[in-house]
Amino acid sequence: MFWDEEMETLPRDELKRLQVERLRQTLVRASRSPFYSRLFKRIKLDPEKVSSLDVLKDIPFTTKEDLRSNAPYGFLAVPKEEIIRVHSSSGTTGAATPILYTRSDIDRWADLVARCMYMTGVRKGDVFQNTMGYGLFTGGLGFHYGAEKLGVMVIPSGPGNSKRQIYLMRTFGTTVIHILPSYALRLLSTFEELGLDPKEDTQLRIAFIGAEPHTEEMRRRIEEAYGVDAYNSYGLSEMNGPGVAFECPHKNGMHVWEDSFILEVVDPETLEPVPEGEVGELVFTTLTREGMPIIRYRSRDLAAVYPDPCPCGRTHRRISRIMGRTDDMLIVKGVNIFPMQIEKVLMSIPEVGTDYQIVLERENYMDKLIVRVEINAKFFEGDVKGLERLRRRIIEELRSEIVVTPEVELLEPGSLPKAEGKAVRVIDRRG
Ligand code: DLL
Repeated sequence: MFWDEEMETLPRDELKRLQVERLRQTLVRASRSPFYSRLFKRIKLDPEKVSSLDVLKDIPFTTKEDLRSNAPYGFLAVPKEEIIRVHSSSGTTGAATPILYTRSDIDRWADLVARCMYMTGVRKGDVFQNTMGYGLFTGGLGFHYGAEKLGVMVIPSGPGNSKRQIYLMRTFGTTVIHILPSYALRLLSTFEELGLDPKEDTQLRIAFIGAEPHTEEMRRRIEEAYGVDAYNSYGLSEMNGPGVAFECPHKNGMHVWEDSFILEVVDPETLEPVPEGEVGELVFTTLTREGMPIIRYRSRDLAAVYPDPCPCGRTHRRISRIMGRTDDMLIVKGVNIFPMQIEKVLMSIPEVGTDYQIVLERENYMDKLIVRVEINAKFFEGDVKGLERLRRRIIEELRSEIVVTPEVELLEPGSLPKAEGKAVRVIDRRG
């Protein structure tokens, strides 16, 4: 049941002691990087003297902007020849920032990913198909190394080419798949086109879905369509990539591996800690990274910590699914809306297909919210009145969730543009 039983079930007080020790080592290492050596001098921090986690509150946050303006080597804390790999963030907002890994960083990262996979029941003998992008994006190689460490057979299919994905799945008897949730839904139309049912015609039993926001409703759809257990997987390049937080079989939040990361949750406005259980911005500190330690990184991701112990026996605290990002909140006619609220409504309507898009425009100084929704093929046959009823129902359900009344356009399956990587859900043309 456990990949690393001692570490996964370490009593909280011991976990805390380990964190203090590792934080001290991390700060000592970080002080060898140009960025943190300047910062620690300025705030007069002597890393060798650190003996409690309280020191964190005296250290300023590190932001994406810091990483960007000190790229590529301003955060490097070891001689450059120790670095064996570079990845970068997918740069949903602004330019990508490079992350540098030593051999030990890669090993530890692989071990964390193996821990996550093992936790959900993946074992030697499983066949693992990795449809995430290989390359600078961490989703491909991050899981690849983790899966190899666990000892399963890996099919490094990478993204796209849906017919080939299904061919590989059926030829090799894939049992475990790593896939973007948006792509998991989209792939269903290729199954349909081929006259196949993923439940009957594949041996899939586990799916790892992550790297982009998605709702419980989306997970349920994926589980039902594929006949799998789908586990939410969270990570960010700045903290290695995948393997930061992951669901156990209880699927009641994602365990954050606190032997490797310190998690703080802060109010994005005041930057003060929020009470446990309340939603705030996740802030992470690396605890084992050598190449590029990062202290108090503001992730921009919003989630809550669940403080109660998990029946699985792991002592590492859990976080809720990601509710949104501080920078993806939409303000429409003065109302705050998160795209996930819209997804939740759409995915709970059976007639709604696999893809949607949110478009914002401004007309006569007024905001206009347009929700473009693909509808399942069978609802497109003939009945115009039925479609209009459906459209009105979607407007009504959205209005009661987000308060604003949107325009809704119903589209045929496959008509929205498809992203190669993470889904692009929002198009803001308000200028
Ligand atoms: O997306 C790492 C990853 C790869 C995670 C594969 C899981 C699976 P970045 O490209 O740096 O790294 O993007 C990180 O993606 O700050 C979140 O906003 C978002 N994100 C990642 N996982 C989830 C998730 C990878 N499970 C950014 N739910 C993060 C919601 C997620 N958002």
